[in-house]
This record gives sequence, C-alpha cells and structure tokens, in this order.
Amino acid sequence: MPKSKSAKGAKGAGKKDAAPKKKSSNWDRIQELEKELSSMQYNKRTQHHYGLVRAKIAELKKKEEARSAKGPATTGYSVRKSGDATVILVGFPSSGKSSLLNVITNANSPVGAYEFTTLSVIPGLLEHKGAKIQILDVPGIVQGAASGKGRGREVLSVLQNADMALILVDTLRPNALKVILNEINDAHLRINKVKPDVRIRKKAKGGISIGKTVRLDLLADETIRSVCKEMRINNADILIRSEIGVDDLIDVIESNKVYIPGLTVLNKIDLVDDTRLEEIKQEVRPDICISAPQKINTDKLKELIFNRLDFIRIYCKEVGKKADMEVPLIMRRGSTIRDMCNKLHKDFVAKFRFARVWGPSAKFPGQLLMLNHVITDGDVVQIHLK
Ligand SMILES: Nc1nc2c(ncn2[C@@H]2O[C@H](COP(=O)(O)OP(=O)(O)O)[C@@H](O)[C@H]2O)c(=O)[nH]1
Ligand SMILES: [Mg+2]
Repeated sequence: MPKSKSAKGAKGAGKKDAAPKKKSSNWDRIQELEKELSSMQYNKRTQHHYGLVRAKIAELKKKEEARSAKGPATTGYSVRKSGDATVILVGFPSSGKSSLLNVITNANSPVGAYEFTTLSVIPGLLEHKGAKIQILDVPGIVQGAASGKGRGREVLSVLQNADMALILVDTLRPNALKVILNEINDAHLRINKVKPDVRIRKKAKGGISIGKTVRLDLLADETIRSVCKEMRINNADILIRSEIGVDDLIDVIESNKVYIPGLTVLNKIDLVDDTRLEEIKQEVRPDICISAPQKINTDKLKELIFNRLDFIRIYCKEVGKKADMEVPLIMRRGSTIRDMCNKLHKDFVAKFRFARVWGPSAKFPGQLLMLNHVITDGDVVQIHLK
C-alpha cells in the first residue's frame, strides 16, 4: 500500500463527485475547502494555512456527522462481531468482493456481473490455523458512507469495530484505490499507521504550552496553536513524542480515529497481460495479486490475513490434564494473561490466583506468572483460579 505523506491525507478529496445538490451549507463549505486543499502544496511556508483549512474541514465534518446520525436508524448494518477478529472487505461494486468472500469463507454470497449486487453487509467466516476470522463485505463505503450519504452511521459503526481492512481493487479500475482510501480516511480509520504519540491535557487557563521530544520541521508551534484554537482548545499542555504533521495533530485532537492494519489486494489478474499487470502493480502496490474465481493466490491470501492480524496461538492446559494441542486459543501479539483470561470467561480475572506457563515466554517450564505477563505464540498456559 502506498504510504502517503500524512499531510496529504485529504488530497484528491476535492475531485470527488459532487454530493447531491440538496446538502447543507456546511457541505458546500467542506467541498470548497477541500478543493482549496487539493491545490495546495504542503511545506514549511504553507503548513500554517493548510493546518487551518484542515481544522476547519474537521470541525464542519463533525457537525455534519452529528446531523446525519440524527436520521432514522436502519438495521441493515447491525452485524454481531464474532470470531477472533473482524476484517472488512472494501472495494468498488463488481471488484469481486462476493467472489472472494465465497472462495475464502463459508459465505454463499450472490455473485453478479452487475454493479450493486451486494446490498447489505454480508458476513463470512474464514477458518485458518485455528483462527476464526469474520470477513464483512460492506458495500456502502465507496458510496460516500463517511460523508453521511444515507446509511453513514451504520457503516461507520461496522468499520470502527474492524480489526483490519482488506481493500480490493481490480485490474480494470486500478484508480479505485485512491477513492477507497479517501472514504476509509473519512470513516475515521487509519490504515497501516502508527498512532501518533501525542498527549493533550486540557486545563482551565494558561494558554497552550507545547513540549516536544522530536524535531518537527513541518509543524510550527504557531500552527499547533492556531489549529487547537480552531478546534476549540484554548488551554492545554501538549506533549509530542513522535514526528507528526498537521493531519496527525488533528487526528489526535479529534481522538475518534481507529488505527488498524490493512491489506491491498489486486483482483482479476487473469484479465490483463503481464505488461499491463506490471504497470498496474506500480500504481496500486498491492500486497498480493489474485484471481478470486480462479483461486489464484487465494490460499496465500488467507495466510497473509492471519499474519497481518498479528495472531498468536496459545494452548490451554487444564489442571491435572494434558494440554489441548489441537485447538489453540487465538490471541493478538502483545496479549497478556489478563487478556487471555478475559477471552476465556468473564469471571476469570476476578478469580485469578496465578498461571503456569510452559513454552517460549516462560523462563523455565511451568513458571508461575501473573496477569500482566505477556504471552507469545506457542505458549502452553494453565490458569489457577480461586
Ligand atoms: N475474470 C475474472 N472475473 C472476476 C474475478 N473476480 C470477480 N469476477 C467477476 O466480476 C463480477 C463481479 O463480481 P462480484 O464478486 O459480484 O463483485 P462485487 O460486486 O464486488 O461483490 C462477476 O461477474 C465475477 O464473476 C476475477 O478474478 N477474474
Ligand atoms: Mg457483491
């Protein structure tokens, strides 16, 4: 996936199809401002103005979202989360989402040569190496879900609960990627990005004070102050510990962003010759190239999804019994024994006495460990309760 400079997140947004005419004046203003941004270079000299425009857009979008959330709720998007992780499948109509869902999961979704075959969220279950991965085909997203067109709120809630985004682009429309990334961005998701290390502590008076442990060439203190003001923070202590741009700052202030991994998948590779495929790969920079119906690389894709979700396998050993090495408990890298207890049973943390661990994370077999211990792939864990 192309790593766009953080400051350019909104690029191209102004080129989006104009929203239906009867929108609020907020919406008109957003479009105007986005147009202004798209024609602006981000550099030392412009960053102040750029920041202000971005902050204004953020504020207006917040208002618009609040407005659209007041509309009648639809039930089409209430999908219960299940399994070890939820992956959202995002792509243009006819990019092959249903075909892919049918190949890698147990779903039986209608495949059609027509656009908009998929009308609501379709879940499928992918089972791989003991992990149960829920994959959701969410068609609404590329139709302006984030900007409050129609079912915005429901689509957003599905997206924000996802653990990963699988972006499907087909060889016939490689430029879909930009549009999709834009929509995802608008839906408050940040794909393959590390959450900026910035702390903002609001206070009653004293203005804005800024502390930094890094050099910020493209974000002057003056810009930080103006952006804060624009977003109604007048007094705060700000501590910045990672190299951020103005977009990151706005993300931190809004504090509603979800940082998840993503995979870019290029589908329909059977429809182009090698030369054209190379050209498209240069443009899209996919993580993997597939053909869903012909099952080219679809097994590899399963493995890629498993790995990108940072899964680890933990084997549970009941007291007095041998460990169950058949069915692992799937956890995420960095999980602790507490996380594991929470996943097993709601009472386990309260009743916890200690755990014994055999395997890579233990210093010696059967080491006695407590809730904060970080477990690793292949550990065998025995939990002792009160
Ligand atoms: N040749 C080819 N056709 C594909 C591929 N993937 C999907 N299709 C076709 O593209 C059309 C749309 O697919 P579908 O899965 O319904 O797309 P969706 O709208 O994204 O769910 C159908 O006719 C599929 O058979 C592929 O890899 N190669
Ligand atoms: Mg479909």
